[in-house]
Amino acid sequence: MPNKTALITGATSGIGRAIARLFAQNGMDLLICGRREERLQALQQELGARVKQYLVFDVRQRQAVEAALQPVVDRYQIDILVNNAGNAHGLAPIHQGDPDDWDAMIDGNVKGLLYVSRMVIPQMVERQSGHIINIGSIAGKEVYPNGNVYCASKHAVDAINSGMRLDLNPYGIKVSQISPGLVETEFSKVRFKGDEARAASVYADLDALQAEDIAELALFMATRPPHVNISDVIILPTAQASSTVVDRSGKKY
Ligand code: NDP
Ligand code: 8X3
Repeated sequence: MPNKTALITGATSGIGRAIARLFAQNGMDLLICGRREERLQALQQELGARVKQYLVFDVRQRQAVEAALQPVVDRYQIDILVNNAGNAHGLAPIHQGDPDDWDAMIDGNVKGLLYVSRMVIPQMVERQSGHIINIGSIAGKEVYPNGNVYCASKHAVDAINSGMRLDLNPYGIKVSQISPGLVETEFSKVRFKGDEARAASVYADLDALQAEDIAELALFMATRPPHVNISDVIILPTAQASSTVVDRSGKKY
């Protein structure tokens, strides 16, 4: 593959970090983003010169996003934007949900994705090329009990993914979404505010997806020929049939 440059948000953990590793192994240059600087430094050390720069910012802070990304879009041609940063916060019925959690999910998963995209897409439009890979979720396709606002945020990503593809169609820009089911990352630890035992129980009795499974799909999408755009893929563990139907017998596949 010619030397492409990918900007990946949420590269400090889970899916984003796995994508960064696999893209680097496959010859891509990287701009990696997150809030935890020490993890970005560690990843840069691990991946060496493939990491052109790491960027520390909170996607919820519009001015911080703009300040971090303006010099980067001025300096680098970004061929691939992976909009991955995001999390669930809490799992509660709608009448008991914490509005701070709602803010975190709407501001991070939706507005943050938009802020980053708004900075990167104009250079793609100017160049008439580029590829945006949005990390959605099965929660963007279905709603499950107590998932209310997280599901809403991922339904928004699903709509934004479609909207991007429509608006960017005249410019030859690919827009893809990956919509995973249960992936064993730090996701549940964040959702349950550091409760490790509760987080572990989400994946304990099923053969969950691993972050590397999602990275392989992202790499496949990113390496299709110019005329092929994989628009949207739902990827589930074999044990998962839907958001609410999961074989939790502990079977290993
Ligand atoms: P992790 O918690 O392991 O990783 C989340 C990443 O997002 C971290 O790198 C984190 O970096 C970053 N992030 C979160 N909030 C912000 C913020 N406000 N500003 C900047 N960066 C942020 O979870 P996953 O890898 O599982 O999640 C990645 C994406 O995949 C999310 O969008 C999630 O919704 C989606 N997803 C996850 C599934 C799962 O089952 N795990 C299934 C379907 C979709 P840092 O904390 O350093 O800022
Ligand atoms: C993460 C998958 O089912 O926990 O988006 O919401 S789920």
